[in-house]
Amino acid sequence: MQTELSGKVGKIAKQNNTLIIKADTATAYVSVYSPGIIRVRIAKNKVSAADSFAVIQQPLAGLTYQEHEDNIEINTSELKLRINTSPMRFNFYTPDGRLLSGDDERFGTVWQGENVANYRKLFKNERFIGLGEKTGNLDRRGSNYVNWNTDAVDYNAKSDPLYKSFPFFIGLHDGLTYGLFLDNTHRSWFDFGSSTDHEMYWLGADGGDLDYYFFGAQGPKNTNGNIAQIIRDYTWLTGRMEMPPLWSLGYQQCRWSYMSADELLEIARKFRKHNIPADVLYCDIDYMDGYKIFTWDKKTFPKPKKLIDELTDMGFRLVTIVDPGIKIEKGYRQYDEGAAKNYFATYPNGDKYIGEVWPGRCHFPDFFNEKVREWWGGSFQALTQPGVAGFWNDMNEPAAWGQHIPPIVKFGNRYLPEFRNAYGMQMARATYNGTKKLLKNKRPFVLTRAAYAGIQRYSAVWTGDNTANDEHLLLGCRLVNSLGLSGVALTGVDIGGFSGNPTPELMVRWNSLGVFTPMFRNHAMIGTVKREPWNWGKQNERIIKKDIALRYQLLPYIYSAFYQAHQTGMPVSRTLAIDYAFDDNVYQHIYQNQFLFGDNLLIAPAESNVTGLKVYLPPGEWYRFSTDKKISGGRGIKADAPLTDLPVFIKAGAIIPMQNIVQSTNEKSDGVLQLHIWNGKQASSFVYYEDDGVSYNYEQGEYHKRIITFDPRRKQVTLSVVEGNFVSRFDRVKVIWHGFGKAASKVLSNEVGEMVIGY
Ligand code: MIG
Repeated sequence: MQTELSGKVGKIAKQNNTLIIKADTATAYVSVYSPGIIRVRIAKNKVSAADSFAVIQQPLAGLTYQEHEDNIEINTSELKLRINTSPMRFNFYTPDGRLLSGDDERFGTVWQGENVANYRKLFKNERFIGLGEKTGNLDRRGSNYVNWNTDAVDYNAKSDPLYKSFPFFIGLHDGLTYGLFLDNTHRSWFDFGSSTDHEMYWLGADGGDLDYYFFGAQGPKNTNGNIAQIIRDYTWLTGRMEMPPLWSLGYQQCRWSYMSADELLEIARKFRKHNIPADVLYCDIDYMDGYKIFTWDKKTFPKPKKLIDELTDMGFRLVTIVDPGIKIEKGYRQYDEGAAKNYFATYPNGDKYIGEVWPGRCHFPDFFNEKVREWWGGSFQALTQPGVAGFWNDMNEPAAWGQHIPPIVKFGNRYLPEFRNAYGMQMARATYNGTKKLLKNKRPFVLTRAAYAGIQRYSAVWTGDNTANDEHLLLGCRLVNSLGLSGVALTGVDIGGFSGNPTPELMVRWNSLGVFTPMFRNHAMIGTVKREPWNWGKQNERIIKKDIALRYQLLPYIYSAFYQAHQTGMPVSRTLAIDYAFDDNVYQHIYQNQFLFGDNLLIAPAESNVTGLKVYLPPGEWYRFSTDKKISGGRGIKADAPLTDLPVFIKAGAIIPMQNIVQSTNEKSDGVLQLHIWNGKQASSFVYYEDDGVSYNYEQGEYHKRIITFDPRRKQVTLSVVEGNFVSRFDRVKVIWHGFGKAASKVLSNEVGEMVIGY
């Protein structure tokens, strides 16, 4: 096999907003997307005009560069890119000349056949975080990964790849942070120095170009690195989530499967009877007629509309599953239409590809084709008409029994290996666009298993088929936190574990962690023991119920956290590496699962069989949530962790808006917004956000937003003038003081103007 290094720079030219650099065996295309984001695309062949699935921005106009004797420079207010010309090597610096990251001087970008790899300089103290849904440690130094969306049945804490591909990571060294997104949907690989001593790290793909976006803005001074800035820039480039339906943030009860309308109704009634708050129930595959997508089983789900009306009366939303595989069966509408219009994947000779999945022999829609996406999207009428509110996209890696769809399978004129990693995302996109249209002004909820960078624009994700054990409970935290680093905020794991049966202790513990998981969904595999809260004995039910109730009390805080994700890309579950990037403790294996949930809550996941554990509290002061006991941070502490009390800590100065317990997001609260404040030495603030939770009216100014500030010097809490025209659900405000001695709580009427509350 011939190995080609990209060689020396020859001719350079500027075309539109791109600098084109011809080297011996490759051409580089360089463009600036924002002062902190530079794209480098190195191609051996003619570059294809195919749009990126991930990127939604265009390069800036007015590119300038300087040619020097042995290099070319591009300077922005945030970055300096120096391209050495002999040989061609790319190095990124801060404007004041500190090296952020660059090519390995010897190898740079290399082709071996169609494979392309980029060998990069590795700093002695460099760490790596990110890559989305990946197992292993928070710090990925010394590990290697492959992106190849896979139905990862029975995965464990080391398995790779899983279901999704986010070829985006963040590097940290010497107080500097940068991000790199390889926008390539072929099989790709990342090796963070796992077998190259401390010399270099490398990344690449089986085909396509070395097409990457470099993020280098360090953000405001005096911050601890700037991972928040990188996430902000990455989600600007690839898009941010819309406001999720409020109901999707409530408790979700799923199972493979609730087998009939009657069973679903019974489950719904039981939640209400037991006074356990819940918002969402699911239909897994068995609601369909012979697993045919967009159909209902006539015997077990004879009147879907009646079922959903009754669920609605009880305050529930229904989510149903869809798989991509369309059963080959004459007379089945989706088969007939898809076959007639050539909407399915084929072999090179035009024969339709056949794979077996739940319905038997199936064809697979070409979600890369806009017409197919529209057709697919329109088919959801069969579900939206009776009132389904959410759409669960499964098996979209795509999965067929045997897991080996041949590489000669084509979608349009491109072959699967080119963009397998984006298939699931395109299905989610079709689902989202179609259901958004059908639901008129209502927000659809889409949940997908397979995904690629940018998925947050269309869908929530969950981490597939985990297992009912403690290792998975901890792994789930890292997966969710890492997905957050990739711009995906609305994520969750199957609470309780999909396969196997949790012990009652594990179920209780995992549920308590679910309260602090962005999407709180209990789900289990067919044949496992029943998982609903009342199946674990009276005492455990009480704990589960109390924890789910806490989730509902926290919803004003959680919804505001999602507003932050919507505005800035900041995830809701945040590895401590975001705020404490250069604190070594954060990466220690005993602490690496910890995370902040929103701005102010620190969660220390505890396994089911421990009664206490070591917790790292970053510098500053903290309070235990359950007791208000003050604890100084900057050290590891021993925390009690009985099943009734997951170790959760509050940052001093925290402002946490809460509400009374409601049974679902449809139920009116008592009208009192509880503002919990924990005393601290420093001033702090919180952006409070509310809207109707279901429609897009917030895009037209129908929201209610105010900045709440706590000022210990003036001894007061201030609520700024309300922005937006939505009338808050809360007509009263009550400040609840923690750690203030005897400060009294008063209920005030919730004014639209500024409110100042002293203590
Ligand atoms: O072949 O629809 O990950 O959540 O319950 C298994 C049945 C198909 C896999 C999903 C799981 C779901 C199950 N599905």
